[in-house]
Amino acid sequence: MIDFRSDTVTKPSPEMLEAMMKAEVGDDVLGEDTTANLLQEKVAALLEKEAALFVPSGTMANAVAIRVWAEPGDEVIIHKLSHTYLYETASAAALCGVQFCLMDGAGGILDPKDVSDAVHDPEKDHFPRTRMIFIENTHNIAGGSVYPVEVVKELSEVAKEKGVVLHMDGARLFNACAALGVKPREYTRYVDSLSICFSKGLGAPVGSAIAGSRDFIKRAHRFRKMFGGGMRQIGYLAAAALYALDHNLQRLPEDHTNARLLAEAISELDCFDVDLDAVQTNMVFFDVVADDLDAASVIGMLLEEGVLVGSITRKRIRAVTHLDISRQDVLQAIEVFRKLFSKTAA
Ligand code: TLP
Repeated sequence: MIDFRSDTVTKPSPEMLEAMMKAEVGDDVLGEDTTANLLQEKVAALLEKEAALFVPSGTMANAVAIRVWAEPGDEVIIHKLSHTYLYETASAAALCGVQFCLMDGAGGILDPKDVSDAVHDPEKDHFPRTRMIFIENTHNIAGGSVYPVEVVKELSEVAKEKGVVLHMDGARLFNACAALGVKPREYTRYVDSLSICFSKGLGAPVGSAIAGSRDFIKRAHRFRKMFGGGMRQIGYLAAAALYALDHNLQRLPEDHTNARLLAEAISELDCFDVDLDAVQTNMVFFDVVADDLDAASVIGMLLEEGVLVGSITRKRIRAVTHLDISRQDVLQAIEVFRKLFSKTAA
């Protein structure tokens, strides 16, 4: 099977497993897991933030960050296609009690002017208090699009001027950095807090981290416990994340080249439409334009030939490249696409 459903499907390599087996561990709720502590220091240094905290998932990272910054009844400005809005089981509402102010923006990118206009006047009691601007980089449902650094800078200026904070869901921040050829600092200097994921492009089996000021992390620590994310001998997981940072960061551009190769091949088939400009990192979104096909039928046909992709809507499909997909796999998948679809009428 060539599995393009997500970059979350990777399995730990024998070398990663060996690093996990050798990890020194302790009770992390007591702060005694030396490997987790090392990971947190390393992440803080890499992101050039004061402190970082390991959390079990990207979903928890986002919920904890929102809960730290906002109180029930507050408002969070967010893109209407963000992962946190669409796919996190309304944790912001259920666990944090906040309301989202949903905004548009081409490519998943918020417009700083629109955001500025959307921040409520805190003196007016009819309105919720706006506490947070929440961005996602890369933007998943917009196609893995890269946030322009300049826009993040402008959003940070809006945040400062209005007295709110800027948070980045950086589940795929390193893909954005690889695409632009910049260090994380180019982004992180503008945000008050952020998350990263080890279990996506980096290929670790579990885990995310949030980062920010020492005070932010101290407060996050409390909410991580409240949300059930205080774990014990997590050094085994932290060791996988450390291994991923040391070995799998540098190779992300390979995934981007593979995604482009796949996107270009799919774009040549009449029954699909691909916005090649939107293919900026490791994701390929394509629309089924043939009347006699839809996402489900295409997925079924590909599956029969050993190629797995995921549906986004009735007519939209996503394919994601990652560590466990080689150039050879992509070439093989392209052959399958051509065999199945090159003769289908558009
Ligand atoms: N994304 C997953 C699915 O949930 C859709 C995927 O396959 O892409 N932020 C972003 C931008 C994400 O894409 C995801 C996961 C998360 C947060 C949540 O991470 P986890 O799954 O660790 O809770």
